[in-house]
Amino acid sequence: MKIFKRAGVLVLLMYGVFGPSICFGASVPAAVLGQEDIAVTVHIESRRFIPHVVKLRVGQQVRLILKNEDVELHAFVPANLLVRTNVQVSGDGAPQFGKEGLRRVLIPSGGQVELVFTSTKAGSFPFFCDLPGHMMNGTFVIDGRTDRLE
Ligand SMILES: [Cu+2]
Repeated sequence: MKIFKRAGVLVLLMYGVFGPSICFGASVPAAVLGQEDIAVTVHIESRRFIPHVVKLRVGQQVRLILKNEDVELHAFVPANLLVRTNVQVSGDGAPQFGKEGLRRVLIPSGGQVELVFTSTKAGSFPFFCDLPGHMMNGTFVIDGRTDRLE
């Protein structure tokens, strides 16, 4: 019993000293993170976005990595989340822009697209693939609270 208590205290001490850095390193590798607040990877597999719910915060700069692991071409259509929003696009997809900004990105089979942007609006915003023959969608949930941002 005493040993367990000591072990517990030790774990707590270690968490206090190393906890935040361990957690940070495990969830978002620094090499992937760059200057962004957060990096999120969405996989496309079997005609699905995984995860299909992407949670972000207002004012948080995100690097959204879209990986098409399917055998067919897919599109990422952000609906109205990125209207009149500055989006930096890289990777091997084909972005299409309209008057309102980024309209959609085509992502070839095995391809990867990276979008860097800062969400300025809170709420739920659907995203989907608009290619014919299947339904594929997801939702951005943007938290309006900025209190936990540094
Ligand atoms: Cu698709």
